[in-house]
Amino acid sequence: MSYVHTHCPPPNYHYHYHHAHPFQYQTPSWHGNLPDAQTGNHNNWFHKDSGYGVDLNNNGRYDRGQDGVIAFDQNRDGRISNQEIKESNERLKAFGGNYDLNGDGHTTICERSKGQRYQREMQQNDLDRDGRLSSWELDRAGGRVVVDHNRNGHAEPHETYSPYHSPTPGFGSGSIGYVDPARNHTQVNNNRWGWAYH
Ligand SMILES: [Ca+2]
Ligand SMILES: [Ca+2]
Ligand SMILES: [Ca+2]
Ligand SMILES: [Ca+2]
Repeated sequence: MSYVHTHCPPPNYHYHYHHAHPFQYQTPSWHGNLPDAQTGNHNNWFHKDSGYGVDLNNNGRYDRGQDGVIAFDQNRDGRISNQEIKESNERLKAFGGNYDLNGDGHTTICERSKGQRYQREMQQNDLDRDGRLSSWELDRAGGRVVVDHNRNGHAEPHETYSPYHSPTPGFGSGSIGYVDPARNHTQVNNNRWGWAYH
């Protein structure tokens, strides 16, 4: 029995085989914020389940299962409740100077006073005082990224991510660069794979 070469390896085959290795790098992308996104199932005059969305798929509206929601685990029980999603929406809006907490287009005296309190509290989470919450500032404040994969209007534990390891547009993963409520956008760092030859 004889062995016959049917394919010739390219001239640099061994060179690549021994010296190529994959490496990961990050590319940034920017996404509009979607305050008052209808993240939950209640949406009437008396009760609104609104969250602070991030338009990961960049189509201008909140899409369950595709876009993210920024929320703080206020009571630090490891879960994000709908109440925490709602309050985080109010807090992030107030941090950016918007005191219309229920999003009805009017700011009452009561909303202004509560909004100013929220704003002061959120400014304490902005440790480098640049007006944005970066991944490390979000993480220290109990901030999480929720993607409602099963689209049921609730944030289950497997749908709740650290700002350091969160879903990115499509099927990728990455981290939150920063959330900027005043300028109404979020930067996401997307993990990419490349090949290095040397
Ligand atoms: Ca969207
Ligand atoms: Ca909680
Ligand atoms: Ca900051
Ligand atoms: Ca869900």
